[in-house]
Amino acid sequence: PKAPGWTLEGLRPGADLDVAVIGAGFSGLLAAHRLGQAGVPVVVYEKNEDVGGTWFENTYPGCRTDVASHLYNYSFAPRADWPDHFCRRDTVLEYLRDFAKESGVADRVRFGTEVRELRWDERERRWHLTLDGPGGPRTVTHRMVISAVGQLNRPQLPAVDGLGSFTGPAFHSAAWDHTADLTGKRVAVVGTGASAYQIVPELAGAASEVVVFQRNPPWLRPTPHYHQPLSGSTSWLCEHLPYYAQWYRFWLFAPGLRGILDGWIVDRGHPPTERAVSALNEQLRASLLQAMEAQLTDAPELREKVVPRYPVGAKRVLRDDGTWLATLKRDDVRLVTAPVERETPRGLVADGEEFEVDVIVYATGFQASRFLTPMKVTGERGVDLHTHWGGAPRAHLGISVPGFPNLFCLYGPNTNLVGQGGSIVYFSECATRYVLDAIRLLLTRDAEAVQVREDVHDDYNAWVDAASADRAWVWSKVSGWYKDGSRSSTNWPFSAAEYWTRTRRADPEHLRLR
Ligand code: N01
Repeated sequence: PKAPGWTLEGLRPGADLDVAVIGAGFSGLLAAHRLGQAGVPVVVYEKNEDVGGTWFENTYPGCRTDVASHLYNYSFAPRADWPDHFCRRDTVLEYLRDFAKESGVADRVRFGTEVRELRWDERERRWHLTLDGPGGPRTVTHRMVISAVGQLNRPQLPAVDGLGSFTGPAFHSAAWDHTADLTGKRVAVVGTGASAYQIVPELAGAASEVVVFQRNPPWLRPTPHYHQPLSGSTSWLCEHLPYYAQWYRFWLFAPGLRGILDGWIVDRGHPPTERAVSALNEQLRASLLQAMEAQLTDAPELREKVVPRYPVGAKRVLRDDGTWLATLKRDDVRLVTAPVERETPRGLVADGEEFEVDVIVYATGFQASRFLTPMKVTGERGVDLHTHWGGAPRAHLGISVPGFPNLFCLYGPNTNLVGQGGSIVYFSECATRYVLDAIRLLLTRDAEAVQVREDVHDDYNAWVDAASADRAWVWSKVSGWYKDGSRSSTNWPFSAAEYWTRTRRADPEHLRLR
């Protein structure tokens, strides 16, 4: 998606329009940049002291993307010389810092400022924001608000008894305690998701013992170059051969454009049992199983523990270059296949057994389905957004909720891309383009407030829910952040291309402009 192609001055000179963006991660920086290009006054409120969002906060050892480097940047600000096939955390953060500085967006960010509350004022047709930042709490008003707070930002500690009773260091993976020296220590890592599978191999060998607590093992997808540097020739070609970088990006992205979702879909018409997966899903399972088994011929006991018993795609599939299973085979790594039940002063209890350790790392994920929490958001007629959602967040295109005018979400409900080429950066670009187009309509129609029509929102969500019901992550019994109860409010159940098409233009027929 390209720059807006219009300016505030060109459409409605002197219009009383200003926008607050919440969060200075990938989505927030992008929105602020696009608004700046359109000449719309914008302020970004960021709770941290730096840009980067999740890439600022996650500092755990081994942190890197699982999306190819060349896709993990803005399409209009590509970088040719990525050092790795899959960028490390510091590289991503450096990219975002450079972008914020070079685009001038950094000057628009109020750091160390958290938005606590949003309240719509119907008389003024403006949002009142309660901020907590330097100098204490204060209230400001803005015509519009764009929430760019991410889906995977607020850490989730497990609901176990005795939490906080451990006498040693215990912390969440996204709030790594760098004062804790893990060398030679017995370390517990709870979880086997995308965070844990990067952390555990880094700790193994340095710690005297790593005890890994697994509830549901992940499916692994062969990616031999996962930890390898990007070859010099690829970088050179991207930098010097005209259009090569675009072709390279397209090639990485091609699965997303083709919409290869079928492998994750459960056959329509089959009774929903764990066996009724589609033929493609079964093929995929067989190939991933084969790749895992090839690594486990010398460890039959481990095989029983690590081969998932749920359909591929029901949980996030992790990249595999052999590191994870090789780590689990080590003598100084112990895999416990029972949920943690309790924290004690000495360690953790699982399946009735107490495991004594010196340090606990909770790699237990994020409050993904609780969009916009812990902010309190009050829309038209005093309606509270979270009460309105009733635990099932929905938005039109993940962006707009009826009853909440001039409020837009980026990486909102049902916009997480699963198992295709592409990345959330691409989704944010599409959603931002849509938001800018809705603002254009507001300006050209001399309106002050815009929101999606309720019937359009409801029809859209019925379409999303119907498709989601056929996806492995909703249909399977396995739990995880892809699902919340019986539905998914996180994942996009269609192709990446479908989202591009739907967000290309804001349809005036879909909106209430007044
Ligand atoms: O969190 P998760 P994450 N006892 O929710 C387990 C992105 N990301 O931080 O599977 C024992 O996936 C829980 O078990 P179960 C990426 O989108 C990307 O790892 O629910 N275990 C699970 O194993 C990713 O998907 C990258 O049964 C307990 C784990 O904790 C998302 O962030 C890197 C438990 C939580 O896994 C989240 O990943 C990092 C208990 N009582 C993150 N309670 C890359 O790009 C929970 N668990 C590589």
